[in-house]
Amino acid sequence: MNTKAFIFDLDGVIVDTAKYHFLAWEKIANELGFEFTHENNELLKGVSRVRSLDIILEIGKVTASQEAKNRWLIQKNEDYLSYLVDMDESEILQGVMPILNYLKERNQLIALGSASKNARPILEKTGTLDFFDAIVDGNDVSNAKPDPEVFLLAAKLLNTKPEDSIVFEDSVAGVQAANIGGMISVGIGEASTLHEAKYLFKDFTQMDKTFIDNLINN
Ligand code: B16
Ligand code: MG
Repeated sequence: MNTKAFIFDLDGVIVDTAKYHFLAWEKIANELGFEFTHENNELLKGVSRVRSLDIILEIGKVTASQEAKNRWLIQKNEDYLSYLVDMDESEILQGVMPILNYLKERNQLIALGSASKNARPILEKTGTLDFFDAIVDGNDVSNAKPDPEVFLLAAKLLNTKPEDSIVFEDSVAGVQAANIGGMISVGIGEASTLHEAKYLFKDFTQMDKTFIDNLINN
């Protein structure tokens, strides 16, 4: 039997938390007196919280002390968490559950590879925690995507070689991380941003069982 490792990113792949990250960062930008657009938000996908703040401050041309930065990081996360309080399985993106169930049916290994330090509570709230044979998140790695550390560690925990690992990602940095790590990258989103992905789907509703079967058998 062929067993592969299927590694899922979290934000933008399993759940649409990008909208909550956006609201929390927008609030800080507005307090600092500049606008934060949805286009700006694209730059933060898959990027760590600390790096995200630096990018936002660059956008607003704001220089700040480490103390101020630490304060904003705490404020951002508290605000972000407040949006997650009522989160449940209704926030799982369309098409994800059938693919997770099919992978289980085919006895494949499943891991999470996320930059988020809030990954576990999100999996718990959405009732998806038990699908994962390994979880690697922002608490476990020191190098952010596009460094492949998060995915390499997930493959290692599953005892699977990088070339037998498939990564589902919605961010440019995440697709690059999968490619650099020697894994098969599957972009979830738009071709305009994710053209470096080996395969691309607008969302999981466009992915059929034959695609998964081919990945398992090749
Ligand atoms: P947190 P992913 C990433 O998660 C998000 O895409 C990114 O926007 C966020 O800044 C990062 O997690 C850190 O999240 O503040 O919760 O630790 O897409 O890698 O699952
Ligand atoms: Mg993501």
